[in-house]
Parts: sequence; structure tokens; C-alpha cells
Amino acid sequence: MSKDEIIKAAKEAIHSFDADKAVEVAKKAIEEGVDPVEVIEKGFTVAMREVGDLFDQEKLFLPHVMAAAEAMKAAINELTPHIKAGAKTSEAMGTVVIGTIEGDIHSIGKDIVATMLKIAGFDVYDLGRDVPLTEFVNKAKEVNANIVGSSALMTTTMPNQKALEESLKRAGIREKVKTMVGGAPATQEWADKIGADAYAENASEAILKAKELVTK
Ligand code: HCB
Repeated sequence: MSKDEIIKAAKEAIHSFDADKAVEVAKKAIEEGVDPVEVIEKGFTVAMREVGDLFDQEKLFLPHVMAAAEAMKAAINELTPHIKAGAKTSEAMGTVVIGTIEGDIHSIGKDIVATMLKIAGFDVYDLGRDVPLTEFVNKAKEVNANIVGSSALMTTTMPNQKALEESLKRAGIREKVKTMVGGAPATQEWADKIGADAYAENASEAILKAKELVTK
């Protein structure tokens, strides 16, 4: 199977809510030496967003979205052990505290970012999803974080990324940490507006931005 065929099959597996097929495609990608990150980003992620659009148009319903998400998670579990580590360094790249923002239970994208940051050599504290702002702040203090990353998948929870900026300021640690925002509705414009240090559109970009943030 060619790379394009694998990417097409990955999308089909999500659109047919088929976890077995998704795992099969993931295994095929590994067998054929296709970059797992490319399959995740160009195949599975694109299809998940399309499923979201169909849900928005009421052509699909919540159980469909849940089944598609399960299929995606199964494929990612298969693929992540095969993501190549970056150049090995003797010291950790830096410490990242990451989580899905308060009020938001979407975790798939944040999980991918957290995993890839670990693979890239960062010490990562993944706080999970629907994380209270105080938890981000307390953990950042406790582990002396270099970066606090937040994920918001809904327009209704995005304002909490702004509230996180304010919480970090109130706690007196905003100058010590860099912040990175992500999630489908987030944009560079949003990051600028709320005063976040970086925005990343996908996991590959999150790694690049995180490296920039710790070396600046
Ligand atoms: Co959900 N959902 N959902 N959902 N969902 C969205 C987000 C909508 C946009 C769908 C739609 O209507 N078009 C919509 C939000 C609308 C809005 O903005 N207001 C929506 C809704 C409404 C809801 C519920 C409220 C539905 C309901 O209950 N009626 C509910 C949420 C309840 C709550 O949070 N309090 C809900 C629930 C669910 C699940 C549980 C069924 C499931 C989540 C499962 C899980 O995560 N464990 C789900 C899913 C899967 C989606 C869609 C279809 C896909 C999200 C996803 O996993 N994408 C999504 C549609 C969409 O996003 N357009 C839909 C794939 C990942 C890989 O992409 O963008 O998350 P990503 O992450 C990227 C990128 O953003 C970046 O890197 C990642 C990897 O490349 N990134 C970061 C992410 N975080 C970062 C952090 C950083 O610091 C840096 C980069």
C-alpha cells in the first residue's frame, strides 16, 4: 500500500467508526515504513475533524463521534511507540505542564501533543482533561515548569485559556513560564489576543514551538 492509500484508509476507518480497521491501517503504516506522525495528522486527525463537521450539521450524532474517537485512540496507541525520538540530548529539553482546559473533556489532541513532547525529550506532566486552572498553576509551581500548555476544543471553553493567563499572573509566576495554546478553535490571533507565548496548530508544530520557547 502506498502512503496516500494508507492515509485514505485511515480516513475511511474513522468515517466508518471502525476501531479494528483503524488498528489494521496503523499496523500497515508501520509495516510499510510510513511516518506515523503523517498518518496521524493527515489521515486520522483530518477525518476526526470531518466527523465533527458532520456532527455540527446534524448528519451524525454523539454516539458516532464517540465511536470515531475510540477508533482514533486505538490507532494512536498502535502508532505512538513507533514515533521516532528526536536527537538524544543528555539533559531534558525542559519541563512542560499540559492539560485540557477547565470545562472541556476533549483529550485526544492534547494526548498526542503530550506524547510527542515526551518523545522529543521534554519532562511532561499531563494533568488530563477538564483541568481546574488552580491545578495548572500549582503544578507549574511545584515542578518549576518552563512551559504551560493548554488545549481547548470548544469556543465555550477557550475563554478559560485567557483565564489561565490571568491565574498565572495572579500567582506571580507568569514571567517564569511560557504558555502555549492549542485545540481546533485556537489560532495565532487568539494566542496574541490573550497574551500566550505560542500557538500550535498540530502536534508537530507544538514540538517546534516548545523547543523555540525553551531556547529563546
Ligand atoms: Co466534541 N465537540 N463534544 N467530542 N468533538 C467538537 C470539539 C465540536 C467542534 C463538534 C462540532 O460541533 N462541530 C463541538 C464544539 C463546538 C464549540 O466550539 N462550541 C463539540 C461538542 C459540542 C461536544 C459536546 C458538548 C457534545 C455534547 O455533549 N453535546 C461534548 C463536550 C463536553 C465537554 O467538554 N464539557 C463533546 C464530546 C466529545 C466526545 C467525548 C464524544 C469526543 C472526545 C473524546 C476525547 O477526546 N476523549 C469528541 C470529539 C472527538 C470531537 C471532535 C469530533 C474531534 C476532536 C478531536 O479529537 N480531534 C471535535 C470536532 C473538531 O475538533 N473539529 C468535536 C482530533 C485531534 C487530534 O485534534 O484539534 O484536538 P485536536 O488536537 C490537535 C491540535 O489542535 C493541536 O495538536 C493536536 C494534535 O495534532 N493541539 C495542541 C491540541 N491541543 C493542544 C495544546 C497545545 O498546547 C498545543 C497544540
